[in-house]
Amino acid sequence: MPLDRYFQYSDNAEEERPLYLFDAKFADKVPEMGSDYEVPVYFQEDLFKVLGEERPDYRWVIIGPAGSGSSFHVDPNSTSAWNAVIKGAKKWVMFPPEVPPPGVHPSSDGAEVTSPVSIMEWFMNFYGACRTWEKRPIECVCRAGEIVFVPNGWWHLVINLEESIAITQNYVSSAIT
Ligand SMILES: O=C(O)CCC(=O)C(=O)O
Repeated sequence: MPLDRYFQYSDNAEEERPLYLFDAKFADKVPEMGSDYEVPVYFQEDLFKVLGEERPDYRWVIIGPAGSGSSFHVDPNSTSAWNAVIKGAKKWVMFPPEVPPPGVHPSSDGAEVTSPVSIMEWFMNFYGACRTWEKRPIECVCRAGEIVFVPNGWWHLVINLEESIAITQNYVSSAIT
């Protein structure tokens, strides 16, 4: 789908789970986009670089209308991540590794996650309960020019409060094991 067609769609998207665009090849397709930003100083150590061409996808441009987002998950391969908003606003909810979010049921090996059908349903049915927990989630709204750090192993959910564009990059650091 060409980008202008996607924006025609997303400008009018009203469904509960709008199509959310993740492009891992943005820097191959448009090299200027890949060289147009620098990895923030805090995130520059990246042990995954030893894999060279063999490293799994690690950076994405993410675009979606208000209401789109990512349901609860933990990033794979022991990676941490940073997520920089270029346009829009993203609400984040995060739980530490030892606190699976309410309503989210990881399999014993962690490979599969069963969760409510939509992000909206999670907010309606589970969000209220965990706000009074002793280990309540960390929450924030990240706006254009701001960056969120997602530590290795942390559960995270994102909902776009406005049409949003972000760059995210996953990396492996010796700082968190
Ligand atoms: O929707 C987002 O911006 C968050 C993306 C995310 O959590 C991820 O790439 O692991």
